Amino acid sequence: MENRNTHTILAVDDSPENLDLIKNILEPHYTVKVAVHSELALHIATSQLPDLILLDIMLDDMDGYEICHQLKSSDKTRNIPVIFLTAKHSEEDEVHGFRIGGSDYITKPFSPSIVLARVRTQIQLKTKSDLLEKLASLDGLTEIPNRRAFDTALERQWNQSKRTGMPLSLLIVDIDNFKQFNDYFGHPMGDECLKRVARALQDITHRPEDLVARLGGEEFSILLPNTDSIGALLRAEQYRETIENLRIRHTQSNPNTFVTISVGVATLQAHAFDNVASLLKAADDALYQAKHQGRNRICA
Ligand code: GH3
Ligand code: MG
Ligand code: MG
Ligand code: MG
Repeated sequence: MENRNTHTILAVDDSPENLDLIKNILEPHYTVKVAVHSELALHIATSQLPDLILLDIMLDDMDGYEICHQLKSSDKTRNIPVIFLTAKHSEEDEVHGFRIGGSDYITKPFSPSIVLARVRTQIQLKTKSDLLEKLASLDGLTEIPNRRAFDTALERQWNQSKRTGMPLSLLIVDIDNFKQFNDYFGHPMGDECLKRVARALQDITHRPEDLVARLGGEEFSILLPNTDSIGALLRAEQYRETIENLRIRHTQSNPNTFVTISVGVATLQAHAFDNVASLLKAADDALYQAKHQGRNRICA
């Protein structure tokens, strides 16, 4: 069961009377925002990301289908369910509503209890799919984004970088001699070490567009959009220092050796690499160099 007012619903209708009616039905259960025209509707949808949109079709400016189409075309708003609430009765109208991504279709005049019931169903489905989406993109051990989330973000940032000509940097981070760590301290302590390293990498990553992910094993990647090769080297050095400064003991015998990382750095300068795989390979090759040169260092 959803808690009172924890979900936000955006109602869009060109009639203020209709909006009042909808508000009366939903406000005891949800936070309700309203918009009387399409521009405001799109603004609220993209800036506040409501959990559900109740959408009239016949509006003064843009029609509801077009609003729905725009919402479904953007990554940000694609997952917000849309329920059409409209006087358009025909079969074709309803089929069209579903075809462009609507989740439900209610015709006017409507029954308040049916609107509420159908809203509740969509909110429950949205809550479940949000949770699934989150779980599918997080690494189970460290609870940071996983390989799947990284691949998706890399593809998106790659395309954006190609379009804008802005540099995109990629760091691959690998814990040094981690097999030995496991051998000395055991696998459960190894897991704890992975969690601490993951958290530390994430804690010093402040820009919202940057992404730290666990690629697998003791390997992490850090995606730095709009960052050139000099910026990326500086960031890589920060990560390296931060992990060394955690002073996680690496061997049982020597209290002065600590867990360290090696970092491979690659930067996409407009059109220098022809595909995503070549950028990954460049970072991987650089990591190999860092290992080869003695570990606890950065190579580009
Ligand atoms: P290098 O400095 O060359 O990277 O050496 P390394 O020992 O870190 O690299 P290697 O690839 O030989 O070993 C990686 C180790 O990471 C072996 C594996 O048991 C351990 N490992 C991978 N995933 C996990 C995990 O989820 N938990 C724990 N505890 N250990 C893991
Ligand atoms: Mg209307
Ligand atoms: Mg390693
Ligand atoms: Mg490795």
